[in-house]
Amino acid sequence: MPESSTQTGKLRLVLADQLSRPLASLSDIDKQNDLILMAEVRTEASYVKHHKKKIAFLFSAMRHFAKELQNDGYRVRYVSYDDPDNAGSLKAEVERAMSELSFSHVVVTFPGEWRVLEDMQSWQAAFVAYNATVEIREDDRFIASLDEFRHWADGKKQLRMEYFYRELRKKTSVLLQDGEPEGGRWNYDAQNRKSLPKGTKVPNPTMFEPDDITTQVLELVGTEFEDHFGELSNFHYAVTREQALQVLKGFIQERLVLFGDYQDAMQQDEPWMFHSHISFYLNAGLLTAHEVITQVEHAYREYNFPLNAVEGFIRQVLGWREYVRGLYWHEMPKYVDQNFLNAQRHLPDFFWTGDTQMNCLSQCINETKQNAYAHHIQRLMVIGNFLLLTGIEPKQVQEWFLLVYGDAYEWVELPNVNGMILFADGGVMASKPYAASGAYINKMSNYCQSCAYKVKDKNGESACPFNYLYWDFLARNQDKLRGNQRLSMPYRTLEKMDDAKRQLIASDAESFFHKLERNEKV
Ligand code: FAD
Ligand code: DLZ
Ligand code: SF4
Repeated sequence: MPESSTQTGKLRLVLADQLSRPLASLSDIDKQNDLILMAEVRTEASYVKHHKKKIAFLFSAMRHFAKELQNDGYRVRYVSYDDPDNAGSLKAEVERAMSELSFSHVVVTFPGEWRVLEDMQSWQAAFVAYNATVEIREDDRFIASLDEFRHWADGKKQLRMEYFYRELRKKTSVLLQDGEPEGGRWNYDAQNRKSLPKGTKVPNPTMFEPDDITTQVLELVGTEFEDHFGELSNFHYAVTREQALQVLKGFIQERLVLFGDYQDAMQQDEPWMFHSHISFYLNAGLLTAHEVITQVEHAYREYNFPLNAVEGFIRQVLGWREYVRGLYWHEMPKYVDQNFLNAQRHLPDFFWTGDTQMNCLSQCINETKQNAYAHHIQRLMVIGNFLLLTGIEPKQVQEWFLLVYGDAYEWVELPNVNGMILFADGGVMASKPYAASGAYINKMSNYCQSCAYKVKDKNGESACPFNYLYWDFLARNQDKLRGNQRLSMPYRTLEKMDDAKRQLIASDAESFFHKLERNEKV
């Protein structure tokens, strides 16, 4: 993709997750003199071994975005991964453009990871030879600014999503009626916990055939990232804004109506359920949170969609998504090192292969390998629950979640891992650990029907490991968790157990951990 040189304009760097036309760093662009720089670089593509489909999605979406900009008359310097002159990192590519084309003013939008921000903040000093100005602009694609979150959070001991969400409902007037929450309640979560009735037909997700650009990218990823996690076959994701809008439309037309009812449900061989599948596109910038919320609220007002579905969905985007982003920047950099429960165990190998007899985990991990996607309850209550109960070291869990999902960037992955699943932040985010026995998974899915273990058995070889691991987790961590009001019921139950029962739990858990350590199949 050619470009012509300039001495006067600004160099505007656009990252892989900044594929939005209304982007702060593009807002005042001068078409004649400015140059947009986009680069597929080794450092970003391999600082963790991202899922092959995640890299393919991002590279293809970047190439399509660059092409659209060029078609609209913008000057774009696009550096492909296999360009022989590719300098290998964002910083080196910015420097190469400055040196080859004599730019001295670089404009970037605030990135989604602390690591990248720290790097960018060092550029101005590093580029002193070019008399450089590096301008880092706030990312205004979010509904809440980082200052708004800080203002809300400062002085609070616990930062609960629910209260931040209410603030944002008031700020945006979303689902409000005369200043009051639509239907009289802020939150309809209690209606969103149904399992899927037998025979319910789950619609196919919206899929796209790879075009020439995507096909080229798939070849490149297959060769260059062969040793990365995940399958590349059957790539069907949206790679342009237009396609992402079709995914959103498909969600509203075919899935939204049951999103609320089955939000927490899981089903054998049904990875997509009634979820929206828009996280790849929201996080990469192809869709904005604002337009997603507006369209879903419109469906409620114009077409009478059920309130539990609409509010449940809007809470994810306006509530959780905005909240975790605010929390990330508020708590970093200390957040990444937290390990409240002092979890030290090594991540089991089957997290890379999916090779386990525990059917729920096998399903969720294999679907993740195939799709770079798992829905929230799979991530939280199957995979996350297992990692919490077995005490896997947070850093290893963070790396896994950051690389296996196509929607993962540290701003959103880390609070979900350290705050939501591992309780590694000691309760900044969640009021109690999301720990559960096999009964929860059995209630919300049909996984247990095809499992080598028996969910009704509490102890012994055939017992569902979640059953004894749950009690062992509570017993192991009682110094830290016994005082938590929300855990007083299970702790009372644990205290009522006789010694023999406690012994059984401890010895079952111990032999399970031994198997994990010896890398035996569980
Ligand atoms: P839907 O269920 O249809 O929800 C709609 C949208 O709400 C999502 O697209 C997403 O943008 C937002 N949302 C929902 N829950 C959350 C949440 N907890 N945090 C932030 N946004 C949320 N989401 C990511 O986007 N990137 C991640 O790296 C990521 N890592 C996660 C790790 C763990 C351990 C857990 C428990 C959750 C994680 N999530 C992450 C949140 C959630 O699982 C995904 O956003 C969701 O599964 C994406 O699928 P969907 O678009 O079909 O979502
Ligand atoms: C995740 C990712 C990947 C795989 N590749 C690139 C890339 O080649 N170029 C780029 O600009 N960004 C990439 N990214 C995203 C970054 O690693 C980083 O997570 C975000 O840009 C932070 O905002
Ligand atoms: Fe998972 Fe236990 Fe059910 Fe097997 S029995 S699917 S391990 S919850």
